[in-house]
Amino acid sequence: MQLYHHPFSLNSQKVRLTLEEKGIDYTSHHVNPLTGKNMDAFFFSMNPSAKVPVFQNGSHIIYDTIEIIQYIERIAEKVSSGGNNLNLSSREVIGWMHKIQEWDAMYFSLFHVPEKYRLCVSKFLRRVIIARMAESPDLASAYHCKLRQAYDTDDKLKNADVLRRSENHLVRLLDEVELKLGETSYLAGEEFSLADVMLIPVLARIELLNLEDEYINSRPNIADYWVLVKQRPSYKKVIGKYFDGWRRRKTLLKTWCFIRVRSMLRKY
Ligand SMILES: N[C@@H](CCC(=O)N[C@@H](CS)C(=O)NCC(=O)O)C(=O)O
Repeated sequence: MQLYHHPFSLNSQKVRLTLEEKGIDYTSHHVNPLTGKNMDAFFFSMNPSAKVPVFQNGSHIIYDTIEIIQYIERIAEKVSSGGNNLNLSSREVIGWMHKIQEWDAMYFSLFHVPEKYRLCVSKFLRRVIIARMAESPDLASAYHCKLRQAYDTDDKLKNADVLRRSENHLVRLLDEVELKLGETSYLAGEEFSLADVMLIPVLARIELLNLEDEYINSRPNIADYWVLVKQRPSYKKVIGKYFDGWRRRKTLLKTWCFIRVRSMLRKY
């Protein structure tokens, strides 16, 4: 089993947390969307949306985060039960998974990145797309589509309504989570579940953007829960290793330097 993913990608974090929690072995391929590695022809021809994560098991390829997670869950259950009585997620867990996945972190994240960095990265990525398009003319129309999407995203970031809608959506979601965590220790009951796997990267993104006072610490149940789930080995391996404390600067600086140097050398 192969996973194409990156530590920066919220959806990749959800899948990797699932793999760690379920103890499933896989081959990991890092595809950094901020440095345009997702535009490389080998990955782009398999997945013209260029989005991560992508999960591959033999000839079976899955592009949708929730489908990947449910596939991993079925594999883990088959292994542990010998193929009998699969103990899959309850309707409540699946309901939370979809509810959390409906919130798209992209605009929210981009709005909170300082403009200087955002503009530099978006210009770099457009150049990368154009360079890859020149190398693989057979994929030109898919690359064109990606380029249009990049311009469209830049346009949307000029519209304050887009941020407001995303913030309101997040506030509604967190308010509902806060209520639920007042009744149970974890999101879908007293046991850690895939609903929690979906929520942890959202809280980690809020913390990465230095917005925890506004969105986490102002909600006491979520604040306590956040301390609790950060103790899990899966969190430490998938998120903490890259973003806790001083590691955050190192992780971000590495990607930033790559983009600056490549931009200066015009090496896309
Ligand atoms: N269809 C995917 C979307 C995944 C997605 O949005 N991935 C983001 C990172 S979290 C990405 O790869 N963005 C890079 C791009 O759009 O070029 C899903 O729902 O699982």
